[in-house]
Amino acid sequence: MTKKKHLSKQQHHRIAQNEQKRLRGRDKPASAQLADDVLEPAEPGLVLSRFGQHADVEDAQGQVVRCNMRRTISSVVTGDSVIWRRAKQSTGSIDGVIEAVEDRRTVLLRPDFYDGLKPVAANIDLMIIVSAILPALSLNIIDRYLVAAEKTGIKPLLVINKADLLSGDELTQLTEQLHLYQQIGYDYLLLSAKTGQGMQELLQQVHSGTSIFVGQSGVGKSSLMNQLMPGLAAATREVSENSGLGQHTTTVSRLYHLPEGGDLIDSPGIREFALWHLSAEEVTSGFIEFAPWLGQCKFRDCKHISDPGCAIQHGVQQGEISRERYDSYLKILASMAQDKPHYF
Ligand SMILES: Nc1nc2c(ncn2[C@@H]2O[C@H](COP(=O)(O)OP(=O)(O)OP(=O)(O)O)[C@@H](O)[C@H]2O)c(=O)[nH]1
Ligand SMILES: [Mg+2]
Ligand SMILES: [Zn+2]
Repeated sequence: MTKKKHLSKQQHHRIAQNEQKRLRGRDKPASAQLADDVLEPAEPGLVLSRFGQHADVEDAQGQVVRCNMRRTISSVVTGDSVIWRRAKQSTGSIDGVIEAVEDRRTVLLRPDFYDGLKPVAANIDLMIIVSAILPALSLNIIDRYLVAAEKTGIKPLLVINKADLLSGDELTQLTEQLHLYQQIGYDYLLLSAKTGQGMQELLQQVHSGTSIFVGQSGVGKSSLMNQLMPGLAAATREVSENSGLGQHTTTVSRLYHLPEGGDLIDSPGIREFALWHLSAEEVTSGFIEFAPWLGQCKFRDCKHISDPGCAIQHGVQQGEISRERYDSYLKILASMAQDKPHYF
């Protein structure tokens, strides 16, 4: 006997709302969609992965069911809590339908050049920003992710993977740079998925809540995943095989339950993390160490670039704000207008 969780009033309401939309004809049943009479009553589920028109949904017993979704649902992503209905009889490939998506606690968004603003994953507590000396270490990309983390309210954690490849000098320089981040309140971990260095510290950070690995392709997100979950064998690939081609080894985000507790999402790498969807002010507030200086510039509409009487620039000159971070801020501002598609 399997025990089914009861749906809340709100969940019933949401299903009813979607049902109404459907009856109004906005959701014409497609041949691929399952009719009402072949479906079991609604139950809650967790989206492990989303690909094309399908999603893998985990039920309350931990069983994974491939579902399609009602057309009234605008988006379903990894980490979403959903209300879905199981097919009474397996149809082979699709065994359920997602009826509604619960409100998201947090959502990681990414502006895509072709598709506009796209949710990547939902209900995330910790954003693990992974970097590595190979393919290349970019503090600017780290800063972009930090801005995104501040904007979405997801706690960030900086991870430098492939520590085994660092020479003594590189390690010294990197530690100095990371110290700057620590000073403004960002924790970091130095790891190696190859040697296992730092994995216990990483485990401590992820054993509760939902964490996501983000970062460029080839930095070792899936390799870290495999280290944390022996037996998982997520696909990984040599950097040299895909470098420069814009190819990613991991192609869809996927959520895994850690044996120690906590959920971890592996996501596909991206080359440039654009911030087209944010205003200049939002980027500014994403640099948290600027906060004490904001509002103190001579001009209210100060752009903090080369404006006279700029408090932020003053902070940099005083050594209170790191010049590296300020330069990175200017670089982000300059890049925001570049290549920006018209719909942002
Ligand atoms: N030396 C060294 N190599 C590593 C380490 N971690 C990962 N690698 C290698 O880096 C390459 C890329 O690793 P992946 O785990 O596929 O990278 P990814 O971030 O998941 O890449 P995408 O899925 O494309 O986003 C593989 O050849 C790994 O073996 C490490 O700590 N040290
Ligand atoms: Mg990967
Ligand atoms: Zn200013």
